[in-house]
Amino acid sequence: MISEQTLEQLWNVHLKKLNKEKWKAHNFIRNKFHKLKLHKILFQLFESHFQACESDGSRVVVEKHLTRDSLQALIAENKVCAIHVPGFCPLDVAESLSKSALEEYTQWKLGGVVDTDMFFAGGSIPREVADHSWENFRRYFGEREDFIQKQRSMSGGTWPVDHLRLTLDEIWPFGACSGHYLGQKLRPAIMRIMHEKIDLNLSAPKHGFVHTDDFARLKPLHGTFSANVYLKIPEEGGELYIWSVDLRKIKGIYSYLSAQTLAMIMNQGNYVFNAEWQQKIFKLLPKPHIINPKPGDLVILHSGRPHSVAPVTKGVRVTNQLFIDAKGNAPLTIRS
Ligand SMILES: O=C(O)CCC(=O)C(=O)O
Ligand SMILES: [Fe+2]
Repeated sequence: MISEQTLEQLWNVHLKKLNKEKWKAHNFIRNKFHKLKLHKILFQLFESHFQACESDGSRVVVEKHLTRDSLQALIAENKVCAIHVPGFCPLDVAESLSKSALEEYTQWKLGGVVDTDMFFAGGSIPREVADHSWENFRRYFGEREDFIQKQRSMSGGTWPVDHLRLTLDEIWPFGACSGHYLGQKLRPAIMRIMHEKIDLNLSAPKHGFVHTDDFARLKPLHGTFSANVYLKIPEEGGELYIWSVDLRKIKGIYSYLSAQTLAMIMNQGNYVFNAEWQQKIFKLLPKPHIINPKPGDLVILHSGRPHSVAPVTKGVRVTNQLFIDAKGNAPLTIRS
């Protein structure tokens, strides 16, 4: 247990760090972008230069167990865009975890700028939310252990997120461990819920919002990968789309700038979802891979590649989601 006093000290160091480091500048630029509608200007400026993005031929690998070869192809070679491991977690565990998640859920707003069609549940708090309010920061770190213990006990001892971390540690040559911040362990995963009854001011296209969670110009051995363990699958909707696109492959100055613009607009961190742009982006992309996960499946994808989740039109979708950061020969780190 972290004491209240330690949590307060951490929050103060965190605030100083945010102020001192890029946060102020980042927020300033982001606000200016929003006020001056610079995204719009950039989009219009480069729109005529946007090229149809060709597929780089990267595949979705389906395998019984996660292997070093597929991880190597995903992380180090960018030859694979996603790994799908059916039946990664037993069905009774998936059932019990999703049941407990559904007992409690709240919608979150990413950074307070846009609504999202995903909800957090079962006491999980996304890092982006914790970063901006003392109350959430305090819960993120202060209730981290309780959250993990609860997931473990709901899983009969083997939480799929622990299983994934250990598997990655065993098969990845440089190992894997939990991420940390200010000397504190980060939370390893969140519980996400999507359902039909959402009240968004944006209407999602039928394939969902195409986005990236990492820079779309890929770099072998570096990047952020998103892992999802599917606990409950809706009756309709919730398919995962991923595009074999690497914007780094686009050459030429205008093409480079338009690729940069596209990369920025698709990045979830910039909060500029726009239904009209989404249609235009969709038209530029090659044919997507569509993954229909079943309960208990694991999918790990390169989050710098465009991806989307089709809106849920009937039923509920519950997942355990986490990010895996790769930085060259350092161990993979897990965070949420
Ligand atoms: O829920 C999913 O299938 C993927 C969601 C997503 O966008 C991600 O994990 O980065
Ligand atoms: Fe994503």
